[in-house]
Amino acid sequence: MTSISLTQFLIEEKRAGRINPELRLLVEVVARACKRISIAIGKGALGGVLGDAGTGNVQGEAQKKLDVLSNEILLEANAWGGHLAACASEEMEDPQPIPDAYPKGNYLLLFDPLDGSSNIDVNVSVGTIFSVLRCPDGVTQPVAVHFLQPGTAQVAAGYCVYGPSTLLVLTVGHGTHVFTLDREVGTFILTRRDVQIPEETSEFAVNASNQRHWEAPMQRYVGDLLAGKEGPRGRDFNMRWVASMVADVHRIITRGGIFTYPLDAKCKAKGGRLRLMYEANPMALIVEQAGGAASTGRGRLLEVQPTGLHQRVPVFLGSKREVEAAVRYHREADAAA
Ligand code: AFP
Repeated sequence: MTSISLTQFLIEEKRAGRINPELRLLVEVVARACKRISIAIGKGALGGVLGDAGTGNVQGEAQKKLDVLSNEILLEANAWGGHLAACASEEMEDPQPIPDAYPKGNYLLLFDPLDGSSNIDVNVSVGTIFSVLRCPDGVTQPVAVHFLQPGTAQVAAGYCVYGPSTLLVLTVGHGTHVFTLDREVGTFILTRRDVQIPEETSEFAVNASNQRHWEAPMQRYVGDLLAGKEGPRGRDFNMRWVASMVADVHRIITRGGIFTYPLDAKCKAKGGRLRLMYEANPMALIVEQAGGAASTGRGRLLEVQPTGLHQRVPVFLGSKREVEAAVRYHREADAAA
């Protein structure tokens, strides 16, 4: 069977009128940057890139050297192509405009350059998450407010998971597709077209150490999962938690499941743990395009109207029927209250 490269796939999407040349260039540039990040990560201790950078980011989190390096790789790769008006990143307080030395394009790129970075030093899969929005018409110097568009406005989203193999998972609004990096050639090859997440699952992902901090409906929901066959759900469930969203979501893309990071007493004041604009929204679009569902527990995640570039949100995403079940617990609790 002849293999289809990312470039060929994007040319076919362009010929089908599903993307324009500028968006095609954007995806190619981001994929090329992810290849460079994959190479840097793969060197591990030999590359002198492990450990802390000694700096902090806007989230108040200590930055790893690879957080900073990955951010720089993505900014540098996207500066000159003429496809972007500005970039926004988990690692930067404010958006970065495209330098005046280069032409500006019509898209806004948001990314978490290295998600799960607390896993790097223990050699567990990490990833890059990205989201693409249109720059509002007539805006030549975009600032944060121009990025505050709901997830439904995304024209593309994807992640690259740096695991035993490096995979790019991409949607341009017509299905979710998986590409595997052929390291010898340096090309992403289409290995799964039009992913369909199973609607049912018996596998859930949550950081169970937060259990005592959860809201009542979350306590009940997970309690019923743990009660298994003898409980209200009538079947046993399995649990996974990598603590790297990209790795947990990719497992769900591959075999189904539900990923949850609910409000808890620790993160409630911030609105949640995960960031809306460059973690939850791109993952929600990818999952919905693969036949899954994504919710805040009380509403469709992609319909959240952003109020801040780095705002956080509770996340329930994955197998459609299981997300609906989790949401039901929250709706019943809210109705009772
Ligand atoms: P880091 O990037 O700080 O490792 O956080 C990863 C993450 O944003 C997301 O990838 C995980 O799902 C989640 O946080 C893990 O959170 P806990 O460490 O609270 O389990």
